[in-house]
Amino acid sequence: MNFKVAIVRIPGESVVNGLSEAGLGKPDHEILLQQHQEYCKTLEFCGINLIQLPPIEKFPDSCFVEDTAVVNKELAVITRPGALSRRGETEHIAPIINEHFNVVKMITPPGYLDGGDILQIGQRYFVGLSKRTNLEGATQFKKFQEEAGFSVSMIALREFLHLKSGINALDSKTVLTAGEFINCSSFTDYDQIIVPRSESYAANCLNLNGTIIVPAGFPQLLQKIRDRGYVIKEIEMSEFQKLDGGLSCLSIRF
Ligand code: CIR
Repeated sequence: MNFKVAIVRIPGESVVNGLSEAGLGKPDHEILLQQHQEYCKTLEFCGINLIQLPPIEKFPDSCFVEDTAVVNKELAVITRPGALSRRGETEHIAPIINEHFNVVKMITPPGYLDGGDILQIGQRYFVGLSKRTNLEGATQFKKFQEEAGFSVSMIALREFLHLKSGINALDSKTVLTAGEFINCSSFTDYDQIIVPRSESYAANCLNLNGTIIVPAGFPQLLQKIRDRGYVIKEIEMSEFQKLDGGLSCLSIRF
């Protein structure tokens, strides 16, 4: 998990009308922008160079760039977001991805897939089948990655919006698991840190070049991660939580 570059997109004013199932009310635009700036500073603090893209008012959820492209050393995959209101976002990410990657594949109809449903741990990929990622999209993704030497497993979701809403890797051996992923048979190869039910939002942590970024306000999980000896940085994510957005979804890292 060594990243040199991250793509982020500044949220537009329309972000307050983004998709949401959280039931936590509308975000405050000013506070959300401050939180986004703090997120960007944290990436830089972790040694990552930022490519900051401008807001797109037409797409309220377009700051959640992770859903539009999945990248690794071998290739980039431009996705086809599952939510109709987000589908056009990929046209705006494709030129940037094409600039930075030699091999670029695309998810095509009738497939659809959100980057939030893709978890990479080393040479393995896990793909969530969700409201946002169908079997056809996942199968296209699997083929691209298997050709590039990765292994790919699919997992059907029952509860979470995205796979990474409930499971994330802290390193190549350790995962955070919440809700339906606690003791899930797909992840028995990993040491699991169980996220308390009341803190399940915080399952979406990020390892940025050795520092674990944790959303602020989840003390039990924070302590569990701290007890394992990880270097931690907490950042405020309250306004993104209102839009079901976690730490990983605000950037594409490579
Ligand atoms: C959506 O529902 O699409 C956005 N409001 C949140 C997307 C979060 N993306 C992610 O976790 N990868």
